[in-house]
Amino acid sequence: MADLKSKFLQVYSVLKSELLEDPAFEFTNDSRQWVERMMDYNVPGGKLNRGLSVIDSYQLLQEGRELTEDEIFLASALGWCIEWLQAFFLVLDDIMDGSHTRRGQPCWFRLPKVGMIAVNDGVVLRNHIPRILRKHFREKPYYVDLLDLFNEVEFQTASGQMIDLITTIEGEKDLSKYSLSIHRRIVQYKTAYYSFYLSVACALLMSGEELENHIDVKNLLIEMGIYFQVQDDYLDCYGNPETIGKIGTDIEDFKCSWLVVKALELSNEEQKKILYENYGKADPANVATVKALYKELDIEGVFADYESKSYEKLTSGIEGHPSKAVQAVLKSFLGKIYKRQK
Ligand code: DMA
Ligand code: MG
Ligand code: MG
Ligand code: MG
Repeated sequence: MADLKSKFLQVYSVLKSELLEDPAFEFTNDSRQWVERMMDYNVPGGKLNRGLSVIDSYQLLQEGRELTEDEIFLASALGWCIEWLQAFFLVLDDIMDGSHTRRGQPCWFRLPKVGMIAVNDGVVLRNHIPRILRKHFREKPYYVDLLDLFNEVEFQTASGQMIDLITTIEGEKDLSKYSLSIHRRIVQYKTAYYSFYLSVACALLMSGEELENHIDVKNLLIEMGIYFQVQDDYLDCYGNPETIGKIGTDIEDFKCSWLVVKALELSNEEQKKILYENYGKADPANVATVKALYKELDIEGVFADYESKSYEKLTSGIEGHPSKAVQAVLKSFLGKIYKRQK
């Protein structure tokens, strides 16, 4: 595994060099340095789970056959395309959410020399993806499907981000509008497709499969993605910033987080009033009051219960799948995220 990760990281260097020598743009030293620094700052610093999962999944789909160097390179390149997509979304997400840190360092837009240049940097990162795909996959029979897949998933994610943001405006007017069904819709679109479905879909395409034949796998991965974002909402409040590499802003930002939805469900009239008066305010005193109410309602316990129930449900769903190879792919995913602390 350590070996695979170091191979994966080597592929990053290859892709980066290719992008920095892109003949479609006459780089000056300054512009080349900017792009290099911007990529290094935003692309490779995460857990790399999404990217590594493409190699993992592809390997499992080959049922034990050893992969060639070429296959490892291609699966890695697709994995990096997902990491690039994630970098693009996170650079912009941090601006929109007013976040301060990401992956244990200041958000890119917080750097004094960067600021709103980060908006265009996000667009540049997004544009790197089709360039990587063209360079390495143009001759593959599944090239069109790959482009189509990335386009679809990007659209779904951007739409999820949109409903995340516009729901917040509605919540500011009337917090009682937040519900589990609205939350589910937001997280399915903003997180599940790109974080879970995309890796496996890339591995399936590389294996010569048609995605239409794997709707059941897609549905299971989306359920897993929803569970993953509930964990993200939980960690926003209860995670250790040192471990998760970011400081939560959901309470201050009035987000339709799983935690506030559950709190609304469990509150009596008096407790609801406390939420209405304190949720969505930047003042640490208001945030502390919200957290105290979560404690009173034992939201942590409610989450622990949700977590174990989700695990059971997902596991039995996976075990119902006819293919052992697919089961192995899905179980490997679930094992990586169950009870995660970061
Ligand atoms: C982010 O949701 C979703 C995408 C597509 C980046 P979020 O704002 O809860 O993410 P984070 O907690 O990492 O800022
Ligand atoms: Mg955010
Ligand atoms: Mg966000
Ligand atoms: Mg979050």
